[in-house]
Amino acid sequence: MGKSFDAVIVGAGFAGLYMLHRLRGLGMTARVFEAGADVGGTWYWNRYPGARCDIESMQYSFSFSEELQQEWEWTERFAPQPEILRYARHVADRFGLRSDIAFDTQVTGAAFDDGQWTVRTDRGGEASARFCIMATGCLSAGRLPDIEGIGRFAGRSYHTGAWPHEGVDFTGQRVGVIGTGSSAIQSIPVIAEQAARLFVFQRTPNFSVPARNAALAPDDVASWKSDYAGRRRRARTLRSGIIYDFGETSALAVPAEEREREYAARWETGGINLLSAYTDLLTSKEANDTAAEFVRARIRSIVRDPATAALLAPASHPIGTKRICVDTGYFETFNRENVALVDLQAAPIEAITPGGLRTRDAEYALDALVFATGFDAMTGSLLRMDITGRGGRTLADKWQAGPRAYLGLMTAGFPNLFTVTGPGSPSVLSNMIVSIEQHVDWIADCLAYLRAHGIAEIEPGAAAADAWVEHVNATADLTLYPQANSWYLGANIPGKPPVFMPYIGGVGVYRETCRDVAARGYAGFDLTSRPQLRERPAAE
Ligand code: N01
Repeated sequence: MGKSFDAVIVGAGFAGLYMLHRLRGLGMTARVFEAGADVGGTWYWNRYPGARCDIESMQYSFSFSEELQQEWEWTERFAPQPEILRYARHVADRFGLRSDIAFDTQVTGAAFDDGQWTVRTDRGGEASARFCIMATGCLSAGRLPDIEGIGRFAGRSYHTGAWPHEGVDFTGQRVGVIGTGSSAIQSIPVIAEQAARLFVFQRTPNFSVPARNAALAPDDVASWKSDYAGRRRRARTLRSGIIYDFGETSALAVPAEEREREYAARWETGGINLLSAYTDLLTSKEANDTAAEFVRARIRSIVRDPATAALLAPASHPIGTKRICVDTGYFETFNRENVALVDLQAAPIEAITPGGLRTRDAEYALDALVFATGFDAMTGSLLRMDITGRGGRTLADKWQAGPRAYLGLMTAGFPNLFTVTGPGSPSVLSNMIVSIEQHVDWIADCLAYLRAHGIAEIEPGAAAADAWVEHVNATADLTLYPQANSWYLGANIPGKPPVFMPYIGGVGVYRETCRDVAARGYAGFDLTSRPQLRERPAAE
C-alpha cells in the first residue's frame, strides 16, 4: 500500500506546478508524479531546433504572483524553449515545489474505489488520494505515423516532441522531415542551415506568418510591468486570453486596398496578430478568404520557384482553422539549394526503408529522419493511462465516442478526478497559461469549498455534462473551424472520433460560466457528503 495524500497531481508542467502551489496554500498534502527528469512539461520535451513560443513572452507567463512577474526578465519577444524551461525551473525553485514532485515517474493508471483514487506508476509504486488531478497537458502524447517499415530505418530518427537533450548535429547529413505543422515549420529553417540536404515531406501545406522575433525593448517591458496586473485582468476577458490589436469591423466592410494595407502592416509587425485584423475572419468564409489569399500571395512573392510556391500555398482549409504557424524564415528556406519540397499528395509515402524513404515516385536516401508528426491531442495523454472510475468503468470506454467532460473539468462517473485544460475547455485555443491558471484556481477553490462544507465527493451529473458537450459542439459549428481536418477534431489520429474538442466560446465567456457554476453551489455537479476532510495548517 502506497502513501496517502489529499491529492495526487499527474504532471509537473505549468499546470502541475501551479496546482501544487495552490494546494499547499490550502494546507493540503499532494504528490506530483512527473515522467520527465525535471519540471517544464511541454517545454521539457519539445527541444527541437528553433522551438519557441508563439505567444509573446510578456503574456506567456504566470500572473498569480506579482513578485514573480516583476522579477522575471524575458529577453526576446517570443521566448525560445530553453528560456521557458529556465522559467519553469525558476518557478519550481522560487516556490520550493520540488520536494513534493517524484521525477522520472510515469503514471500508468488510476483507479477509484471507496472514495479514494489509487494511482500506479511505472516504478511499481502506488499512492492514494481523495483527489486526482490530471495536469497532463494537451499536446504531450507524441504520435508516430503508421508508415510501413518505420522500425527498419538504419539512420537516426527523432520525434520533435521527444528531442534528445544533448541536441542533434545534422551537419553534412541528408535529412528528411515528415510534417509541416508548427514544430516542422520552426525546425526546418534551422535544420536546413546544418544539413547537407534537406527533404521536406509535405502532405498538407499550412498557413504561417512571420514571427519578427527580436530582443525585447526595455521600454516595452517597463510598460508591461507598470501595469502587469491590469493587463492580465484584461487578457482574462478576451476570447484567446491574449491581448492583440483587435480590429472592430468585418473584413468585408472595408475596401480591398484598405484591407491589403491592414494585412500588410500586421504581416510586418509579425505574429498571430494578423488574424485579429477583423471581427469575422473565423466565422465568415468570404472574410477568411481575404486573409488566406493575402498570405498565399506573400508565399508566392517569397518563394522563387513558382511550382514550389504553389505547393506551399494552403488551399484545403480556411486560414486559422488549423493552428496557424509562426515562423522565422520558413518559406525563404525553400529558396535554398540544399532544400527540396516533396509533395506527398502527388506521391504518398509507401515505406520507410533502411536507407531512407520511398514515395510512390521516388526513393530518398537519408541519414536522419525527423518526425514532426504531432500529437494525439487533448485526450491522448489521459487515455494512454488506465483510468478507472466508479463501478470499474474505464475512461477509454466512457470516451469511446469522444471526450465528454463537464466544462472540460470533470467527467461523470469519475468522482474527484479533475482535468486541467481538459477537452471541453478553451485550452489549446487560448494562451495555455491563462487557461491553466483559471482551471487551477477553480479546482483549488472547489476543494476548499468541499472541505468547508464537509463534502467528500464531487462529480458532474450526466445531464449537465451532456448539455455542455452539446454546447461545445454547437459553438464550434458557428465558426469555420470544423471545415479543417485538424487535430482539434482528432482528424490526425486514425479511428479517433471526429469531435471538436476545445471550447471555442472564449476564455472570457468560459470564465464567467465556471464562476457562475461555482457561485450556484456547483450547479450541474452532484456533491456527496461523507466524513470531513482533514484540516491542516496552511503551508508557509
Ligand atoms: O503537429 P501537427 P505539430 N505522412 O499535428 C504531418 C503546438 N505547437 O507538432 O496535416 C505525412 O500540427 C501532418 O500532415 P497533415 C501547436 O498548437 C506550438 O507541428 O495531417 N505527414 C502535419 O503536417 C500545434 O498546432 C508551438 O496532412 C504526416 C504534421 O505531420 C501543435 O503543437 C510549436 C503524417 C503534424 O503537424 C502540434 O504541432 C510547436 C504521415 N503519415 C507546436 N502524419 C509554438 O508555440 C502526420 N503528418 C510555436
